[in-house]
Amino acid sequence: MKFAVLARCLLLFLAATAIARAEDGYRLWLRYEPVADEALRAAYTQALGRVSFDLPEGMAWSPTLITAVSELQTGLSGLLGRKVVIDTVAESLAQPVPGGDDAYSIRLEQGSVSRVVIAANRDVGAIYGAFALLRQLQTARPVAELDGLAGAPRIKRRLLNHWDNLTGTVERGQAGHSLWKWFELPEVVDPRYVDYARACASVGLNGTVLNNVNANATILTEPYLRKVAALANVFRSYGVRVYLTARFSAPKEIGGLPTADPLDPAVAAWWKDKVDEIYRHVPDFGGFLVKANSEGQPGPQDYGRTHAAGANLLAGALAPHGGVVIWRAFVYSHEAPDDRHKQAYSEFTPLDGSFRPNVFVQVKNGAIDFMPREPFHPLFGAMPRTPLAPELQIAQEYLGGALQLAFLAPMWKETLDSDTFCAGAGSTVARVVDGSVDQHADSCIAGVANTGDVRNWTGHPLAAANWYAFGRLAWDHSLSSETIADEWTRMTFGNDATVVTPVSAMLLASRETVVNYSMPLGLHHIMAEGHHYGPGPWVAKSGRPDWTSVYYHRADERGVGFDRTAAGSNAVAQYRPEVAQLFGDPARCPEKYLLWFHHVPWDRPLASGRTLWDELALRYQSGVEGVRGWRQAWAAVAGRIDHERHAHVEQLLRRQEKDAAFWRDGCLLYFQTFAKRPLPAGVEPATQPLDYFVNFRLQYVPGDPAMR
Ligand code: GCW
Repeated sequence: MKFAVLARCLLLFLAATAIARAEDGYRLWLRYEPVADEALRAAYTQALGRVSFDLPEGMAWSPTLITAVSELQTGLSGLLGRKVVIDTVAESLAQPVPGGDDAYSIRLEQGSVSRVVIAANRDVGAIYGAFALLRQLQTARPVAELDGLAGAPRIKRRLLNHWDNLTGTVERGQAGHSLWKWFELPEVVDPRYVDYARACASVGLNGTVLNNVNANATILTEPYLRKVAALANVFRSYGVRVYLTARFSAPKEIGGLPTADPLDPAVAAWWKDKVDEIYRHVPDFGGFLVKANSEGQPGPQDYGRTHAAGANLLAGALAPHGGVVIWRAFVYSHEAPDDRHKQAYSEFTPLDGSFRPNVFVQVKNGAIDFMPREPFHPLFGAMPRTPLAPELQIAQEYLGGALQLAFLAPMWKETLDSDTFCAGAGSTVARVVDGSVDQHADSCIAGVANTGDVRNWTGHPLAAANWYAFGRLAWDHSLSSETIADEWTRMTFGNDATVVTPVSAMLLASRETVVNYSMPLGLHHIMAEGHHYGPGPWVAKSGRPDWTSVYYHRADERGVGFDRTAAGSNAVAQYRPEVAQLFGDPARCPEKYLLWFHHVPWDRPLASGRTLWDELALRYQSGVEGVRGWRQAWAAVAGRIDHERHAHVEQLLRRQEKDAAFWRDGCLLYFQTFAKRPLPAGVEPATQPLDYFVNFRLQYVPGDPAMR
């Protein structure tokens, strides 16, 4: 008897710990908890009597198809609580599925046993179809919606860029150390690599650049290529290809050559041999990502050559293997005194048409960096003969790292939906990038990853939504932020509407809230130096003027903001006239970009009827109040989601409110020294003097490149 009681207690304890462990965030959005709604579960069970893959004749049971089957089996067992028979249809695919290699379509067939058929042109499409089917069940969609459900990506290469160093640190990463355990590879292959690949594939990502753009040539040496191959071998069956960053000076550093001049035949021969060697290790290697002549990285300009000469050198070596070069446009020179906003455009537009066909130019969403709000980069729409790959940052370098909630889909949509007018109205950044404006056959999009080796992958439990959102938008940029937030919340916390509604609302409001408490009305680059966490509008001295804050906000007794009109740096002229006229006119410029493009008097009335100063102060205040509101909303869902994730987010939101108030107080006290006006009613006064904020030092901030 005693033993039975003890055994029961033990079982209960084990069950409790299993549940606790299960909700530590490791499973991300792939939790596959049983469908809670009984009637819906019964309907799914009836419809999914069997699942069949329908692929073209002759397509054998490849590792990728087997992976699709096993993912489906895992997911359906969890969701429906039973095993489902999975097979291939007897007759093979008669009609190709529209949309290419990655496309899928799903149909329902009624019969003595109903079945769901996933049709695809290739095995990788079967994976995407399997995850789409699972997503429908995870988000409690009606059975009828399965029939005719189809998907095809709008962009071909959908990549994560890891800024992971070989030392294990992650530049701008705050979710622990790198996922890649280089020292123990290739012999020790962490099972977590499989889970990484399945998370990527589940949202349609099909490539990963393993290492930092601030590159280390060692990755290209033979021992490291064997490690890279071990990772590629894991990712392959999920359709995820490996890419690497290439340090331009590698021929000197690891090749023993006296030069890395791109026009030197010995250098070209070295890269050709190196690339051949890489393909011997990784036959489906994707290509190189390169940061050159930027922030101290070596590049072709060290030899008086252009970016095109550099990119073409590598592209020539990769072309025979089908690889590509992704060459970053994030350049701004030490010597050029010009507005940093303008430099990439000035440098790259003359090169349009001179890149080899397998070169992408990778362009950040905004003209300067990855700050909470930037107008779209003027290069989009300005290089019609070159495929451009947008670079988005999933890691929140300027949005509170892994400690603050900032759901980034609305930010990325803002860029992707911006109209460049390059080929008339409707030439959005998204359409430039997916190749439809200029008829490019290949297309690419990249997101700087926010992953690390912490148990829940992204640090902040709600930051996983950004990894998810990036994948979903890379697949289909027409998806709305609302849809993505809703899907992710359901898959992560379940379908209880009393949770889904408030949590999605928090996600959707969060980016604008962060803008409000940190860089409202187009203010930018006013963060703390180096680690970029928290305010630093007072930063006036740095390695170079365009690393200071005063260079960007230009506050004086008259007003604040960077004049980028014809009277100032004239950066507006880099946009098409329709855009330039809008941004360039202080009366028409969207207020969200006002201080980005204009130096505005403190007493200028804005749309609200309030003066610039009052509006600015109230925006800061509303940012703080926004976070306060989430704390209440989050407290109200206690008990409806697991304690572990709830408590973690609760603590993070408390920290975020404190940080938001710190931004507000520091910035307003500082700008008040110029504006010389009192705070408007409703804005809480700071509890510390300006000196306190100016002298405050955060130390050892994770991700700070100083800790590389
Ligand atoms: O925003 C800056 C970051 C650097 C980064 C650089 C880049 C990888 O502060 O940490 O370096 O951008 O994008 O190259």
